[in-house]
Amino acid sequence: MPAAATRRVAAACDEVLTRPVPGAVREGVLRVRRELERPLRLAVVGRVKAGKSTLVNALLGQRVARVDASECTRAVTWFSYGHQEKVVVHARNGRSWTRAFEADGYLPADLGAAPEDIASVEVVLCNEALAGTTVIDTPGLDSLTADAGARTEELLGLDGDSQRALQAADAVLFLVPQLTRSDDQRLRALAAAMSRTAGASGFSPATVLAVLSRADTIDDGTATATLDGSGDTWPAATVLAARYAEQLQGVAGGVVPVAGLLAEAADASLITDAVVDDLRRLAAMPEDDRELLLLSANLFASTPDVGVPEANRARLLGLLGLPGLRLCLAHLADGHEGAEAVSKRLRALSGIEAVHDAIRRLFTAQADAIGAHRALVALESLSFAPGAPAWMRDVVEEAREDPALQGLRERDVLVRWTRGELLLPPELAADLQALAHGADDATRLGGDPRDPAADREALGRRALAAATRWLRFANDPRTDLPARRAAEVVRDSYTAAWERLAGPA
Ligand SMILES: Nc1nc2c(ncn2[C@@H]2O[C@H](COP(=O)(O)OP(=O)(O)OP(=O)(O)O)[C@@H](O)[C@H]2O)c(=O)[nH]1
Ligand SMILES: [Mg+2]
Repeated sequence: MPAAATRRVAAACDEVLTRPVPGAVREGVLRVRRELERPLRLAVVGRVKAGKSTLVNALLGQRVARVDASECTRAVTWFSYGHQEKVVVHARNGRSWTRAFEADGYLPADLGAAPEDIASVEVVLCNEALAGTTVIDTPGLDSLTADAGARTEELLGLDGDSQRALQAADAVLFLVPQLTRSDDQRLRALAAAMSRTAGASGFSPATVLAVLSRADTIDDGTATATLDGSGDTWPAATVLAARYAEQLQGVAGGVVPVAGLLAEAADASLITDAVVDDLRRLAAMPEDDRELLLLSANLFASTPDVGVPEANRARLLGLLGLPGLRLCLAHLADGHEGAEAVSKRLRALSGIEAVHDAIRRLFTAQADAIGAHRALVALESLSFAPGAPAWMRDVVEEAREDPALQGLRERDVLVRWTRGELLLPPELAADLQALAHGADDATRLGGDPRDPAADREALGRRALAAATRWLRFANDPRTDLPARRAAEVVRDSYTAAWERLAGPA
């Protein structure tokens, strides 16, 4: 399925471009055509200090986005892939200029203009994590009023620039506030606000992932985390994430808790041998003294006569935070492993792999469908622009019906099911999710990709069985019309898979 949908929409654009259309429409189509070639854009949004920039660094495996109070954190920042690394500041008045990275790799603290005059910052990095995805870090709004009922949108904490960045993105990580003790009413308000904001920018549950950031500050992970990183590191965060998932159904494709700070430390190679030495020295302290030290950030930073100098302790605190330190001292500093092994375990504890997984499953593996959908919607709206010829709408319609766009139709069914607009029996709901999220036949047909028994023949049988299930559902008199239409789309997918698998290899 690679890029088949994108190619089909590109062909539709090309067809329009070979015929006479008004200049403005032509320019629009050229823009849509160009946009088909660009990488997926993933925006990271959320309230001020939600941990957005830290998570961006963790995702990039590189400490580059600033987390301090410098003006840089007030600007929408685009991270994209390129061989010539650079920072370009774009001012609101149309001017732009380059700035150098800081010696430690961070973005410059001084961007050369007042924050309110800066429209965006463009950062090009030679970083494989950006190869197919452009990441957009956004500033958060800090006026979270106590009376959130008055303006529920404030719960999300997006300012005007961030809203505009959302409009330009294809997929979004919503860092949701920790409404730990809150009532369901507030959570529902959050879900409603997210739904409105995401909907206004053209997102569907298939392009939204909610992230419960700073999971280490919900519970400190010391109670149940296991040394090998298996088990649940953040049980309270997991319980909270499940509650969020319930409320955000139909708004987000999932809710993942993560301790971005720990992931950043692990993945941006910040755990050096010196850091591990310091951790070990702290771990070797008498337990009572150590617990006292870990009571507060102040105590940790300034208690006299501790075997680790104050400057090193300040560094540890910045690197891992107090909960992270507790976790490390409880679990990581007791062995004899070097920095690399400790990083690996810290990474497993952070929960970042679940974020990567969800991004891959929901967004990167679906980049073809996401890009084609975006382009088709834009092309369709151009076909209704003043002066656009009627045949243009036929070109769009033909593309929409093309088998190459079957993936888009599947996603549409999935979105309608997630929104509660379609009622499906559990078995069919599971079929649909596997089908729409799977990247190859084995996963699309609900099998385990590592299962050796899943040969062509077995997969073909699965496809046929599923096609039959959906046919039966479509023909059931209790199935209403929208569900029947949806069932036909899904049945077509299974039939096509069966024909392909039953045919010559
Ligand atoms: N304990 C803990 N602290 C975190 C975590 N992620 C971020 N922080 C801290 O929270 C503060 C804010 O983090 P940022 O990454 O700058 O948050 P942001 O959302 O980018 O903030 P703004 O851009 O200013 O809106 C920093 O002091 C981080 O060190 C986390 O997972 N755990
Ligand atoms: Mg930030």
